Amino acid sequence: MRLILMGPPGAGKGTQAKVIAAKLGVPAISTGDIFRANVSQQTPLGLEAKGYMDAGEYVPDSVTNAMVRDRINQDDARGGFLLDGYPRTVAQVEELDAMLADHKAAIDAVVVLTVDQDEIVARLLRRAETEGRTDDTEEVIRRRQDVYAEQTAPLISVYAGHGVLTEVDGMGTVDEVSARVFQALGVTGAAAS
Ligand code: B4P
Repeated sequence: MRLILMGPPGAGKGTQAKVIAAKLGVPAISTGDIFRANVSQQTPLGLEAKGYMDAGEYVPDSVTNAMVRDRINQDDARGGFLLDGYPRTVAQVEELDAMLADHKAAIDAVVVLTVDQDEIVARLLRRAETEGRTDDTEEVIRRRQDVYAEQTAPLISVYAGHGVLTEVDGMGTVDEVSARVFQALGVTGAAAS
């Protein structure tokens, strides 16, 4: 199965991606996690991405697209994958379509997690205390929400037009949200692919 997980910053994408990918037996590919790993290892990619991330801006499409192309060409992604936080712009949607065409593949479902604005801010401020991420300050959180609304929210109607979109209520406990996602995907029992 090839899935995309969307939602505003703090909606629970990274949290749910791990649970869903484990259940489906596919790799969870998080662009945010890959960028953060590069930042902590101080690679050239990390040095380029850090400034954008710390400001709450998106890393340029050219950089992000090349990184995802490389990742989904790896062997473990051949049978399917879950994309967490990609695509985030119209240009990334177009590039992903081209990557999928190369593999003669298609996206099976796009899951959008919906969460109240107040809950999002509360979650990210909680994470700021526990993880100390440099992009979880109140000012940067606000900028990330704006960037999401401007550049990523419009993708919801794009994928709705493709007939693959499913919106899932992201409020409640992690387990409650996971159960709703599995129900929306029609997934039951153990690992499937
Ligand atoms: P991401 O890493 O994707 O960060 P995010 O949008 O904040 O989502 P994340 O997955 O971390 O948070 P989650 O909602 O799971 O991106 C970071 C940056 O990388 C971007 O701003 C951008 O600069 C760059 N980037 C990434 N992808 C890019 C792309 N495609 N193009 C360009 N740039 C890109 O969780 C938030 C918190 O809520 C966590 O602490 C979690 O524990 C908690 N939580 C989750 N579910 C909960 C629940 N049900 N109840 C209570 N708390 C919950």
